[in-house]
Amino acid sequence: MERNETFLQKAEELKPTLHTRRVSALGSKTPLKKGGSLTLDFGEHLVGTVTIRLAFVGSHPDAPAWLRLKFAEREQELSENVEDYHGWISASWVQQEQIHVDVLPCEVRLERRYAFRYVQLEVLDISGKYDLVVKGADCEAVSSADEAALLPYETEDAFLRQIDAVACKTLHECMQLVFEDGPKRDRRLWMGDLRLQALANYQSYRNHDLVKRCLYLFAGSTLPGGRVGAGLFLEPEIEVDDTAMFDYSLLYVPTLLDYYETTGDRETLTELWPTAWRQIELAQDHFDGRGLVRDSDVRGWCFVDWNLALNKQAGAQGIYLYCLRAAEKIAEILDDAEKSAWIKADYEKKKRAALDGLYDAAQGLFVSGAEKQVSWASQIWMVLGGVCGGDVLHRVEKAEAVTMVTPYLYHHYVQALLDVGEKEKALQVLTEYWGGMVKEGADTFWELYDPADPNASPYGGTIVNSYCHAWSCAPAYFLRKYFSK
Ligand code: RAM
Repeated sequence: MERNETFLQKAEELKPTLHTRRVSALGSKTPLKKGGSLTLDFGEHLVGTVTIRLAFVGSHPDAPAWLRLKFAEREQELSENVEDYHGWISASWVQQEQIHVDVLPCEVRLERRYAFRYVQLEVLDISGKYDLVVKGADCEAVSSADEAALLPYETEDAFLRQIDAVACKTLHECMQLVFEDGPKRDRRLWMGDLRLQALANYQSYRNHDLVKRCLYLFAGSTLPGGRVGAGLFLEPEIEVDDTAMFDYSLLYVPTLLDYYETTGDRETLTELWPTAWRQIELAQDHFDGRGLVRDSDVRGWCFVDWNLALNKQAGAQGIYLYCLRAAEKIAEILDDAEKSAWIKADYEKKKRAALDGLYDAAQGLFVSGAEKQVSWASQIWMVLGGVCGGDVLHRVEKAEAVTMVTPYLYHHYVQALLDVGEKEKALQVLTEYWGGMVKEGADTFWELYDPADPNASPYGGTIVNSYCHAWSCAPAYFLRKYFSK
């Protein structure tokens, strides 16, 4: 791992203040015996620490109360059992505790930060001589988003207003000391998530320094050779995750460009350009002599989406071209003529390789990998990479194609539609997809949403899914930028 102390120091100086807010939930007068349970509803999604107020009725407590506490972002999580989960990421993400309460009445303050709306208390055991009373609970909610800075969203459409509000709430909850991916899981900084959060933030909370901080963090802790990692751990100190992803490293480039285009902060652009450029250089190892990205069956090598059936070769080619165009813009802004010329030639070469090597003229679609897989992701990224027009987006609707399962890929679908001038269709997709979550009761947007499969999870169980996930805050970006009055 490589550290750039100057960059990390800059990031440290940009550390935001966390705003706190106290929110309470009412308990119940009904006493609880062994096996009894009670669910507190805080009325909204919160991120913070919790204090529970407990009392008793009956004789003086002669044994501790043994309780199980479950914190849930969605109510349905409460009926899922961690014991039934046997997936490949750790069950330790499930927000559940067992505690013993020795002295009553009392206030139990839990140390961990939780992401939740509901708290369920279940009495695992208690003496028969007394019953437990849950008087209520308080949450000290935290976020670095400043509600006073939130721009209004102007529209006469009440449903769009609602979708935007859920998107802003999602972003708000994920804005902590960095742009976290999800406050339940993984509670850290990921490159792909950061890019989309930054876009939504520019249209809403406008905490540009938080984006700048995250850009410096990624540049301050890199993998060998200066490669930007897919994600960063924040504690006990900043450290790049040893997971690298082709697309997540490259997406540093457009994230830096978007930041510059929003803020005009040339100093940061100049200082971080070498980090961005390094990602373009390192990506070259993945191409063959013709300029076609080599396929790989290594899980995680390129993210694109959480559909586990997806082949990433074509998507990766499109993503590279998309990022190369961003690099070209930066090179032009900084008058870097040498790089500009190299980029132009490389873009043409790799665009040609995409058309020659991945386009299936008979189907009128891009195919990916040895099995020539057709997917939504491949078409979307070829459009975004400037390889083709919007026809592929129509044709793929009629094809048997690998579907999209995350709001992350849906974001790129909506952007691709906008890029080819299909504004109405883009709004329709946004309204149906994100609106679908709203209709299912979402007050923050989810990490995964497959309208055809409500139990979709790439992790082997929905109990570890995150239901307030940064990469799904797209409506706050699209609605405000393209669809406001
Ligand atoms: C999920 C994370 C994050 C994403 C990575 C690739 O596990 O929560 O959102 O960027 O996958």
